[in-house]
Amino acid sequence: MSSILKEEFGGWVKITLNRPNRLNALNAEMKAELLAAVTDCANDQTCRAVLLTGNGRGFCAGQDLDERKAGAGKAPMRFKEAVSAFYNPLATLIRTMEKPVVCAVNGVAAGAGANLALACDIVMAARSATFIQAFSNIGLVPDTGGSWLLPRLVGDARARALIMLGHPIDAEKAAQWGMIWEVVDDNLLAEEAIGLAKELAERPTRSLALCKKLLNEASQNSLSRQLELEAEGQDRMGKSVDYAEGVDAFLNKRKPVFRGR
Ligand code: T3D
Repeated sequence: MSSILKEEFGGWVKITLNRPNRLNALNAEMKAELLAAVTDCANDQTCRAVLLTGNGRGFCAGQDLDERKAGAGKAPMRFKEAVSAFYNPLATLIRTMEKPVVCAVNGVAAGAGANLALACDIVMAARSATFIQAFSNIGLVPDTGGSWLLPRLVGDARARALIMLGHPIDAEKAAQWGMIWEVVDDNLLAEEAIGLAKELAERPTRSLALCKKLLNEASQNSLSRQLELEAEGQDRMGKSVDYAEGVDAFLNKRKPVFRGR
């Protein structure tokens, strides 16, 4: 059984973390398969949206700690290399790929699993899901972008407490705090997340890609630089096929059919 399931639908792809007995903890095999699957989605022009979720009662419990058992004669773990080889490129790819990534958090999301979810563009969670910055519980620090993302999402005071205490936060509170987009009843999560992925896949993909880029860059830029980038963005998008279609559809009171061009 593969530790990652990749299913292609019309215009969008669903990636499912598939080690349910370990709450989808990330072992070496799963990491290689996940990075490959996300890379494929990023490079595939026919894929206009990605949905990431987990199989079973957990979304992802972060690094598989069975692989980190210390043992006599075992070489010391090279953490920097391990993080740089997987967690960093994965977070970067999700944040920068030119299409939206939806995360459906079906259960507990801990450590790198929590930050993997938060790196996605739109995060939906089942009411029973929890998020845990589990790193300091085992003497580590956040990775997968958590120390960058969390303060931006929930503010510095809440980010500090979440990171330093390693307490779980439930999905309702995560939504109230602005950490995620919304909470849905457990039995509706799959259906709602699929609806969202389909809707995004039918929207003007190039415009969404540029929206994502603008948002990514905003936190580093002055308002004047950001205004310039917005003007340049309108210039590019104003020449796109989808813009012409959007305006024509509006003027003719019909539903637009965007091609992602
Ligand atoms: O190493 C590097 O490369 C550096 C990068 C690190 C990135 C990280 O993600 S560090 C953080 C690693 N993750 C954690 O510390 C979380 C560990 N897990 C937990 O704290 C709890 O399992 C949860 C809070 C996530 C869920 O608790 P609960 O009570 O719902 O479930 P459970 O009984 O603890 O777990 C169910 C099974 O999954 C259990 O196995 P068993 O007893 O049924 O055979 C448990 O051992 C296993 N499991 C859960 N998390 C992991 C795991 N096995 C391996 N690695 C895990 N991370």
